[in-house]
Amino acid sequence: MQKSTIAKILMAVVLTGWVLPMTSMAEESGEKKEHQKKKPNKDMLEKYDVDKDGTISADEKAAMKEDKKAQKAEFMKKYDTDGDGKLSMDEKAEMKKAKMEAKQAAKDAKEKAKEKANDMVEE
Ligand SMILES: [Ca+2]
Repeated sequence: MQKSTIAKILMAVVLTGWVLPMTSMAEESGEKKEHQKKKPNKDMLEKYDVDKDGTISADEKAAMKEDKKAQKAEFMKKYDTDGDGKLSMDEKAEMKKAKMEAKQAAKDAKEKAKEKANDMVEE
């Protein structure tokens, strides 16, 4: 009698152990899909969702476009050194160099953060 009770408990543990992660996984992926479909990017919302209703309205979208334009202007100001409104080969090369340097700097920062995290784990 006792053996069968233990067996039943074991069965229950195994079953719930299997079922629970599966259902929670299904819920999570469903949520994620819903999230991606409906809601714009979190950073975008933080920046452009002025009335904080969780969506980017037409007005907010227009502001976003203006911002992108300003960013492009800033970009041209930075790299269009002769001011002709186009990027020459030299200017493009400069841009590439700057981008690569920025990428490398970001990579270095990431590596450093990783090392720091590893150090903390070892301690
Ligand atoms: Ca130029």
